[in-house]
Amino acid sequence: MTSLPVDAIKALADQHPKPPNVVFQYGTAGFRTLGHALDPVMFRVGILAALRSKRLDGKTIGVMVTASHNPEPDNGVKLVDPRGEMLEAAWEAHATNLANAPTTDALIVALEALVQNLRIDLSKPARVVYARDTRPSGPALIASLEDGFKAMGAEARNAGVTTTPVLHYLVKAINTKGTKDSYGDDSEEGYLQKLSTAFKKLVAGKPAIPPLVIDCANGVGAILAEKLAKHLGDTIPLILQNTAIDTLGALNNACGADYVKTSQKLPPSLSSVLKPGQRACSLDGDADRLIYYYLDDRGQFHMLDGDKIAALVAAFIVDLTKSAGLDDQIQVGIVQTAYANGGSTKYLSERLPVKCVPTGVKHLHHAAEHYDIGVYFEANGHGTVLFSPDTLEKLSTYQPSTPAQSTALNHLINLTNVINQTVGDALSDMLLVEVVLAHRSYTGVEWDSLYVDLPNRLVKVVVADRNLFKTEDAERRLVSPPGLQAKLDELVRRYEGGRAFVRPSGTEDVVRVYAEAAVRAQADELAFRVAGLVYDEVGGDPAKRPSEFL
Ligand code: NG1
Ligand code: ZN
Repeated sequence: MTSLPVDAIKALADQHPKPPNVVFQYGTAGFRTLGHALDPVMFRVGILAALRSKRLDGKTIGVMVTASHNPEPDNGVKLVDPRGEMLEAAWEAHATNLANAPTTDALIVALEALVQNLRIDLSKPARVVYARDTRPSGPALIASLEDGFKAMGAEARNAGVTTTPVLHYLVKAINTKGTKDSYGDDSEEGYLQKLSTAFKKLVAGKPAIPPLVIDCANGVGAILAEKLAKHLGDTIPLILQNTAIDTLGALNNACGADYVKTSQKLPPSLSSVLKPGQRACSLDGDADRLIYYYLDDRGQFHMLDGDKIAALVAAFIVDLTKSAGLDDQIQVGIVQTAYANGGSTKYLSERLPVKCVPTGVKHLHHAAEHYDIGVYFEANGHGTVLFSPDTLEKLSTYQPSTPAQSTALNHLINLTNVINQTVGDALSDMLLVEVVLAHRSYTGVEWDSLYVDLPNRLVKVVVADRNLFKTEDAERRLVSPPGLQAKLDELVRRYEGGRAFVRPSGTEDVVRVYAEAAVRAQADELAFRVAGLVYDEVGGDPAKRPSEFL
């Protein structure tokens, strides 16, 4: 192919017309909206993925069809770059541009411009691998995506119904196959083998691990968790809950990581299952987020979120680098966002370098790459640990001088295999947490007591145009609308331990308000007062003013 296959594209594009009056945007989670609205977007994403592959010399590009923790009618699509990472930021704009081309002819013009501007060599091969979650709208959307691949003559591999992190793993495994950096066998089975083998080595010789309850959010995580349970055998008994992947409307409904984190409650479906003191965790709809929790002896709910996971894991890795005699050569660092609980930021920054970045995995991931070992987690439970290429090299060549050093070194090496370093991965993170709990002899109680969470509250404000809100300082301060930040500062000052910030969502048409304070009632009050200020600022309808408490 030396020029675009215009006729093939035209013929298929006409079957996926873009309706007028809708604007699509490739945001922090790719394109995401009601599933039935995405047909034209899928077709165009198929073409774009093929072009990205050609631009990168035929490397395999991933495409994941999912809307993660969103309700079932929503769906979405995102692209995965060759090393298993999120799509390069510059291409987000190309994706948005193609998705919004109003007609087939306009699409062709946009494609021609893209090929020319980016000097895409069309004679290169195009290779893609794609998958979807369990949403009912998935199969039709996959068919539109496949039309995009077909139009471009791409070599496309269907990975079927699987989790987002498995798709990221596959992309990296395919692109490193047969090289010295081989990431593992390029199959779901290869993924399960890699994680479970490393896990078994890490917990060998430790006391039996008590059963763990997993809320699978009635999503694709249920399928993978079941396969994982088979690989793990009796090393860790897994009790799978919320596995109704075929029940309409069940996905993420009153269950899953987002439900738990946002409502700060036990999913009602677990109330008759979970025993006091027993550990449980929730995955989200595509199994890249993980939240742990337990009920204490009085039946009170305790949440162990992404910040608690980061604290647990980072301290363990630091101890291992010390025991291995590598602490002067390997620096461990943390990356958080403004949503990290103030309690966690205080605890962690007294011990390790901590960086705060804007919301969105790509920001966390890139910042974590600057450390030798970078631990990044969003409070909502999305995160992973990155080992730099130098660190991996050090671990493989280091000569330990005592048996204790050798054991710690082996643990570190096994950790690099249990952790999915391409992206946050609920099942991989779950195994990681279980390793640390087993090594530390912790139950949820000891883990929870690492530090105390400040009471906090997240509120959504629906505004006419969220783009009026602009932030700085890793989203912790507003620069626009002018004057609003000063009002917020004035308000926050009146609350003990108060902190609040406002930012436009990257995935929903809302402005988010986060507040925390020393006591619960104050955190709630502060959140709703700030939400009220935001609402008044944009002249919202007084009848719909956010007003849970005021
Ligand atoms: P937005 O909608 O931009 O707040 C949400 C999450 C992010 C991230 C993305 C991608 C919160 C407050 N925000 O982004 O952390 O996970 O979705 O899914 O949790
Ligand atoms: Zn997700």
